[in-house]
Amino acid sequence: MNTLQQLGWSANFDSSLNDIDHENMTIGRVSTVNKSNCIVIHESGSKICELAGNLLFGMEEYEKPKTGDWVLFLDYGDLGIISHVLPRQTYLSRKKAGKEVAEQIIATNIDYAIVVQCLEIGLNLRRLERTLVQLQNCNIEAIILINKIDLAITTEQREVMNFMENTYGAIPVSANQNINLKLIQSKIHTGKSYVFIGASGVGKSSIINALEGSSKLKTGEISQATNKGAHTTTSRELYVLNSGGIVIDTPGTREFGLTSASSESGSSGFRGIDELAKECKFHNCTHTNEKGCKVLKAAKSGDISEAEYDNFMRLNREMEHYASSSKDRKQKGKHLSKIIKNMKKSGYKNR
Ligand SMILES: Nc1nc2c(ncn2[C@@H]2O[C@H](COP(=O)(O)OP(=O)(O)O)[C@@H](O)[C@H]2O)c(=O)[nH]1
Ligand SMILES: [Mg+2]
Ligand SMILES: [Zn+2]
Repeated sequence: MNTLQQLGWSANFDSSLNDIDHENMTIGRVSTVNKSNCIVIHESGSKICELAGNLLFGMEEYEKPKTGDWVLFLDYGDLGIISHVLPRQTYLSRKKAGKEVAEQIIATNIDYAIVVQCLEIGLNLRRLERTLVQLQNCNIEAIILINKIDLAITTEQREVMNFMENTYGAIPVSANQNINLKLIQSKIHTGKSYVFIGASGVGKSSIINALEGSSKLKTGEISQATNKGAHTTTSRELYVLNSGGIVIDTPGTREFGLTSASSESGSSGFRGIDELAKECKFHNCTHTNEKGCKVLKAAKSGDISEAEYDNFMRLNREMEHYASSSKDRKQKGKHLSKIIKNMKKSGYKNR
């Protein structure tokens, strides 16, 4: 049994209850979303819940309950009926694959994303940067793990690993050999929510099992136990660790299609470039052809690699494109074409 605080409730959510007559309702947090129902965890256990008809037919897809959402439900014993989804503090999303300009929500009310790559499948700096940019867009902090360091490593991989450690604070770990698990544990706090992301097979579930300190806690068994035979269409699942902290396991999330930059902090997710950009002459520098641009200067001198600069520009273009497609295509299009024009002028290949 968990208190609401242990499930991640914070004072921020209190105010969202003010306008709702919730006397006879139970507060819970969505663990798994199935085709026709959700598994909701609450203070005295878990419950299969269905959506009230007005929500089912009156809500947009993105408004419907997602893993991590706080909901209010009426308890009918075997079944609960969800009447409200409380406003989200944060949510992790990505642009849906393909040409469609639509956002897919992966999990909600998240404090940290634990981004996992591994030696076996191969480290990929570009993919990491892409993920960090999207996390920045979503205002979610990142903890980066490099798993399976018990395996042999090539010189090239070691270089990438060092870069990830030095620039992004990546932590080398091994779920199998119990390397640095204590360090991960020390970053996971009671009442905070952590979503695990990374390609299928990198060891997300193994790390969660290892953190739980129990190999019998296979994720498959948990989902069978809580689903009680319900048909699972997604394996995203929220658990409360014995040691405190809420984790969300996800199936493989390989690439993050970027949505619009919402970040007002002026940071992009590229830590090296962000530091340089603070020193640019113009505060709205596009880092393409401006005089006094420290980013361009570093790219030209080799202080940042051409690959990193190219990736930074490519991801910016992608976000511009998303913004222009989803909002005001005409207005934003001008800005985008200006950036592209400037890039061409400055001699950078438009890849
Ligand atoms: N050598 C090694 N293998 C691991 C490690 N962690 C996980 N694995 C293996 O990698 C495979 C995929 O792990 P899994 O946790 O299912 O990955 P997920 O898809 O990200 O959840 C399994 O066969 C694990 O036994 C590790 O630290 N070292
Ligand atoms: Mg898994
Ligand atoms: Zn600049």
